[in-house]
Amino acid sequence: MKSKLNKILRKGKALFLAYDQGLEHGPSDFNDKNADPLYIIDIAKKGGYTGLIFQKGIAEKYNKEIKKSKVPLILKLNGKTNLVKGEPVSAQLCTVSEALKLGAKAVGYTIYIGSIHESEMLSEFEKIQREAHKKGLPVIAWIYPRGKGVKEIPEKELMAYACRVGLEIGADIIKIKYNGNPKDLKWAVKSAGRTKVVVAGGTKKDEKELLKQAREIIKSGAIGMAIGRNIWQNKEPLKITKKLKKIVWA
Ligand code: FBP
Repeated sequence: MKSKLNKILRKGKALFLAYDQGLEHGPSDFNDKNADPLYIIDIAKKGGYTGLIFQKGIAEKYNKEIKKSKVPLILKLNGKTNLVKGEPVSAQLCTVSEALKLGAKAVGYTIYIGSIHESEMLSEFEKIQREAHKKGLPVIAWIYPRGKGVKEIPEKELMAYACRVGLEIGADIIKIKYNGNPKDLKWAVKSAGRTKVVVAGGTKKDEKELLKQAREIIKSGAIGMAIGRNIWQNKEPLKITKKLKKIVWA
């Protein structure tokens, strides 16, 4: 799996551009420019991203441009809207075979640990992981602790638990959210063992804060970021990308 993983890494590091928010949050995250997937493909290409994360629909409709960009496609296999309240569950929307046909170099899957639906997502992940590995595709697990089960548990513990779950279930890369404490992140990365860790960007933040977090992320041993809104909501996405790359590939 190591050599396959290299298709979405550069010198062992990752900078993925995430663009599945249209499903997860609706178009409220977008403006006139970034609502267009072509704008995102262009940023990924010019910015030298090591992966571009799409759901199946965009991967199908913009396949020609994605292939032309040469940015490795990471196909997200499940998702949900934010319209349903209550315990979160993310449904499978695409198969490993379809992802391969679309030219994906890796697949992604979200698991909400702590949700009452956790077991459904864990067992769906198991099937996906087995098939993906059989077909030579690395698997990235978005592991987000959510739901009633995690309400009382400190963020530090949840972050490390998310990482450990990723190792236990056979993810090649785990995508987590950062609680902002470098010491906690170091422990979380340690908990992931040989599974690699990337960190999500979250809502748009002040540039100084974003770069500070990026430095902490790399220092913790994580291999990079899978970031969306902080790039394509930025007025100068390539400028901020350049700054992030300097940190990731320091
Ligand atoms: P951002 O960098 O924009 O936060 O993207 C990372 C991501 O994991 C996306 O892949 C996903 O759409 C979104 O965050 C989900 O965020 P949440 O579940 O917190 O609404």
